[in-house]
Amino acid sequence: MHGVIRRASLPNTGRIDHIFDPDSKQYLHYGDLANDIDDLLYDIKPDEVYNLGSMSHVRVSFDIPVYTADVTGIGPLRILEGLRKLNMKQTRFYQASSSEMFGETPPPQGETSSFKPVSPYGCAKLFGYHITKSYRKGYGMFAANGILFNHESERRGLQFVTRKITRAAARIKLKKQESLTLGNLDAVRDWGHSHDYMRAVHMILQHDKPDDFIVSTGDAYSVRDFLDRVFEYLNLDWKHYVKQNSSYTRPNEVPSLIGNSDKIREVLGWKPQISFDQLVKRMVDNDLKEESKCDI
Ligand code: G4F
Repeated sequence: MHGVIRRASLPNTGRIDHIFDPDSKQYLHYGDLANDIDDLLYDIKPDEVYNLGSMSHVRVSFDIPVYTADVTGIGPLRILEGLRKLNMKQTRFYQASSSEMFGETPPPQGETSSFKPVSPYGCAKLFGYHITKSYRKGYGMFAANGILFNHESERRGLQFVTRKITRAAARIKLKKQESLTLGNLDAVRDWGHSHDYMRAVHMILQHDKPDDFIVSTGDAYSVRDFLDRVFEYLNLDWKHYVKQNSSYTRPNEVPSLIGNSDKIREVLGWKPQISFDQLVKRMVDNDLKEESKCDI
């Protein structure tokens, strides 16, 4: 198994160190979707490529839209074009498409819903989605899209709202932090657990034909609901601690994302196994454990 990571001045493998074993044919290579990775494709000759790389923070995409378009939008094209030029059309390609592409389209959103992205990130992802379909149709490549709704876990980045909340709540419980500042609390998301969603991603590439699938739970909660569940679990009232600041709101907000994942359930037999309450509990328990280990 081969992975590609960006070179950074500080170590950036903390979230895979526990599974990475260089003695069991696992390899990490430096690369960047802002450039082509043809040499890596040529050397590795992979059976399957999973493109999970992107500038993935929606709020930040408004600050660096051109970079976002290059990495998140053109990045998948660089891989597809590399596979085509190297005549590796037998390699299966997975594109991590996003529910953010639906933007203003009202829920429930499914495979046949229209796309109305409102963020640079959503627009870039939509290019990646269509170029994947284009290479499938035009060159007969096994190129598939998973349109994943928000998926979270104990290893979620600290700037995304779920982890920002669970970490802050754990720190407030341990008296290491006094307040938490957020943006829009009314946004509704369909939050699932990454473990379930990565099972779906693998299933999509094992299917007998390349296709596009929505991956979602179908259950909807607002940011306010998420706060309720997290703080309730810790016997706290979030209203005593949470402040709001416009620096965390977006020029355009996506109000409500709720997926219809009937197709993947029927065609591939996938269904989520980790409930919203279990997701919240796992994230909070993990942050309590992590935050208990250090004083600051
Ligand atoms: O956690 P978020 O930043 O996730 P968002 O924007 O929905 O994007 C995530 O899901 C997409 C799938 O639809 C992925 F493609 C994407 O890469 C990413 O993983 O924000 C969720 C909601 C938003 O409506 C945001 O406005 O939470 C709201 N929010 C309120 N306060 C906040 C905050 N979001 C963040 N990040 N930080 C806040 O303080």
